[in-house]
Amino acid sequence: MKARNPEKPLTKNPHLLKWVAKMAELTTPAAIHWVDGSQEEYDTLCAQMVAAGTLTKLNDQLWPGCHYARSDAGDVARVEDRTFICSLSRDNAGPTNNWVDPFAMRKTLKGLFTGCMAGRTMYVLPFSMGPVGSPLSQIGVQLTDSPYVVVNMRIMARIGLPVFQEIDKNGKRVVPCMHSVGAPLAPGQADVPWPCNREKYIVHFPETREIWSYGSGYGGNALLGKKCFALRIASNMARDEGWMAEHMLILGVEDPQGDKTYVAAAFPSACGKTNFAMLIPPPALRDKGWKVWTVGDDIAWLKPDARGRLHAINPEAGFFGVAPGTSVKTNPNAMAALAKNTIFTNVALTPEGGVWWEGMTDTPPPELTDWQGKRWTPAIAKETGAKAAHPNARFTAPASQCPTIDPAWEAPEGVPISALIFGGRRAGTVPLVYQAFNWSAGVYVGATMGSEMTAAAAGTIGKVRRDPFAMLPFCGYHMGDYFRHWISMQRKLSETPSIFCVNWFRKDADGRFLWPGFRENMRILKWIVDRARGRVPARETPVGWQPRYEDIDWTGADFTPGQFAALEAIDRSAWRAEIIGHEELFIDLHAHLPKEMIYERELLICRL
Ligand code: TSX
Ligand code: MN
Repeated sequence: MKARNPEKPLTKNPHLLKWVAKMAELTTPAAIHWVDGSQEEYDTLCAQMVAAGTLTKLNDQLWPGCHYARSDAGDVARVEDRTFICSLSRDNAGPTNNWVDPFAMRKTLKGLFTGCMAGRTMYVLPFSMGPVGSPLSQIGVQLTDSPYVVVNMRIMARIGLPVFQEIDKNGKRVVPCMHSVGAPLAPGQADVPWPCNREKYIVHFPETREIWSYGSGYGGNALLGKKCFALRIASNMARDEGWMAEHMLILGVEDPQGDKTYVAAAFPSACGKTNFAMLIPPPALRDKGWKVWTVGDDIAWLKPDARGRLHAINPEAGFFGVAPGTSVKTNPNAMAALAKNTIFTNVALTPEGGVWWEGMTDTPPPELTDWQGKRWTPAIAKETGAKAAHPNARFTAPASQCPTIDPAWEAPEGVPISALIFGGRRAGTVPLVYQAFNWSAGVYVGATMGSEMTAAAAGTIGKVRRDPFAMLPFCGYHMGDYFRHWISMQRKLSETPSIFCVNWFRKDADGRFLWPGFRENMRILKWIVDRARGRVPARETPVGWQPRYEDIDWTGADFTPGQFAALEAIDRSAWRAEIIGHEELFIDLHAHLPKEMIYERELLICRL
């Protein structure tokens, strides 16, 4: 069979053709490659990157179909201080976003992108966030000079020919996404394994629904369908169109009767969101017939259906997960998902051509090549504290490979959502679980979410960082207006999902975790599902509805009523201090804060 000529356009859409030509004129690539999304194309791109030194093919016996990349040491994470919301009015971006005047930013970008793809291939990469053709899906086209981005996007989204066909078929609006690593090559200039630029710009134009990303090849900076589109741009679309783009996992709980209850949950980083999305119940509950199914681990798009019930899709097709801490013990489903056809970035390499990261096994291999290409041994680590894998090292794995992937995970109409969960990492104050009294009280819980820092690098250890709805870096407009949109969603719904708050991380006075967490969380998830279905009573307390000891299924656990009481305790003086913390956040947002937030706070004060 004759190989396809990748320079031949794969669309007839005149707008798309014109835009591609215009962007090629601006960035002057050496070639244009229309991405068809096929396996052959993926294999060819990977082979080219192996030859160029960008990728290493892993041992195919141990890690079939897997590749390994080491990034530039200065391009290892999202760059929040280089992330911009360029709305016409500064007030529309709000105090929690970096705003730059869109006209000034367009001028800056024109300078940066002029000739920026010289010597490289520009890939025309169409992608669908959500199943192709679903009424809940959205389409983007990313122009990128990074083949690493193309192969990662093939795992994280639906890409290629079917998406071009969708664009040609329905003439639906497409979000243009410009991306360059910002490293043009002069004639004859040798490339580096991970091209990027010290200067980075992650730019969103919410009114024109555009994304421009410059200087980084990493994750959320470069895979533009994910944080840039599915959260920052989509949050704007959702506000305008009456739906919700949320930083939430989606899971389905199957009960012993065989009924499925779907929940969506928002957690700030370092709370084990992916672990929760892939929960395996403890044996005693599994034997009774409880099972958890995974729909998504990071992003949920939620929309009322024709009857006013909230339905959700996972707009992604893969997991871009943090590798360190992921193990057969903490998350066997993730380990199965990443066992083949996965791209690893910034983990460590074993001499056998395998990968390793901190927390993957109890004892590290005797010798490794670390994420910077240096020799690493446990002895060296002990002396220098050097990590074998970067703490933000990632796996890009197909969601379809997760053993618990839900049969309905690609259903075009989504799955019905019965409960929403907000979580955080809090050593004190916040109980293990409670249910908000109603929708607006639940919105207050989401708005006032917070987590304590665990890494010194991120700020003072132990200080609560407010992260409303886990959306602080991802809301593409004013956070106060976003709260208002949440409040307003009630009017669009015939039944509102029950809203819950969880905290797996409460500690005793000696700093020991009070709750074993991990699969034991199933007992709490079961109570949440039972509550959402009206199957179990609850105790009214100042913060909401809390479970009684006897309302939790303790089969196979030895957890005493005293231990449970400590986990569920409401310390009134601690909650007074907590409310002062809420107030600090609200002051920043005051001009746009919906009055429901003030009233809910007053009610909470009264109950306390
Ligand atoms: O992912 C976590 N989850 C959710 C699991 C479904 N982690 C890891 C967080 C970092 C990403 C947790 N860590 C959880 C949790 O529920 N809980 C904890 C805290 C914890 C850590 C160790 C123990 C107990 C609690 N060890 C023992 O009890 C022996
Ligand atoms: Mn995330």
